[in-house]
Amino acid sequence: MKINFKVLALTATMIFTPVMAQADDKFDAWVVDFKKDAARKGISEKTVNQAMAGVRPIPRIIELDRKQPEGTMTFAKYQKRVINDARVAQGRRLYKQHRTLLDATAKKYGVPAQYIVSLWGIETSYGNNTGGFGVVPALATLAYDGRRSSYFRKELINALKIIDAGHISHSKMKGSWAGAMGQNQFMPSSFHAYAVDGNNDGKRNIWTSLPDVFASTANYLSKSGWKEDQKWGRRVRIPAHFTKNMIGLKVKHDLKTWKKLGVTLLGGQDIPVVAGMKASIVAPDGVKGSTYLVYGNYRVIMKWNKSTYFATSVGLLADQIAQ
Ligand SMILES: [Ca+2]
Repeated sequence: MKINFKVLALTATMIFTPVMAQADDKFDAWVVDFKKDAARKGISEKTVNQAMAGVRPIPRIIELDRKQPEGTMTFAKYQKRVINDARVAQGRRLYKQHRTLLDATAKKYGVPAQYIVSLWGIETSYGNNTGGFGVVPALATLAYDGRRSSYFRKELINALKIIDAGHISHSKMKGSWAGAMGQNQFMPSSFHAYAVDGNNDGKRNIWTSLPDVFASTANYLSKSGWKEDQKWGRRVRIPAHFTKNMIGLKVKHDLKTWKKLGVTLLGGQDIPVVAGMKASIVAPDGVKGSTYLVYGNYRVIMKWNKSTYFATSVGLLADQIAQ
């Protein structure tokens, strides 16, 4: 059957135009109200007008927001995807290449360099995949959309404050569809709380300045309670009799107790015991999967991203980069 596309297109236009026009009016009204709010919060008229000019809701972002990608994948599969050989090799190479800067940053903030590199690798493949969305239109889309409006509206205000302060222009402020920005994927609120001007040029540039990216990551971990002399945790073997209620971040014991309970290194050797240090057992794929003894720094990584898959991978990749 031959379909007359012209007629179809015309019919579609006739059906959808009034609805779209209505949606446009509604969005325009939202922008007017938002601009007033932004002005009340001290953002200059020039910044607001320039950044919001031509901004329209992006349907693709709503589509992505409705999808829930996590939850079905096992940790074993996630780990293979996130920590592949290429990523480890590149992490080691970049650590060597930026050694002076990374070591100086590590020393200043008390966060070993391999964790800075690991987060960089996992968040954006070392700056190669920072997300191609304009942060302002992305956040405006999500702030206008009903699902988490108030959160994203605040983030949009925070994003405009960053532009207003001159750290980046609105056209260069790129990020993920959800507004996570630059090489370490800070949300605008995290930028205000943790971003640092590592190269002292007066700008906190987490998009293209590595001194700023590294310092900002290290500062985030440091301010979140990182303990320089401790690892994140380690892979361990748990006895077969361990039940579900001995596992998870809510169950904390000191290392001596875990040792007594039969937790060992993978080869069966004793776990190192440091007096007063508390730890939990994490089993992302259940007791039959790989199990990890995790310390306070693991909880710090979870402040960055509240996912055991994420935190365990950051720790494991950091270990491999440091090897
Ligand atoms: Ca800077």
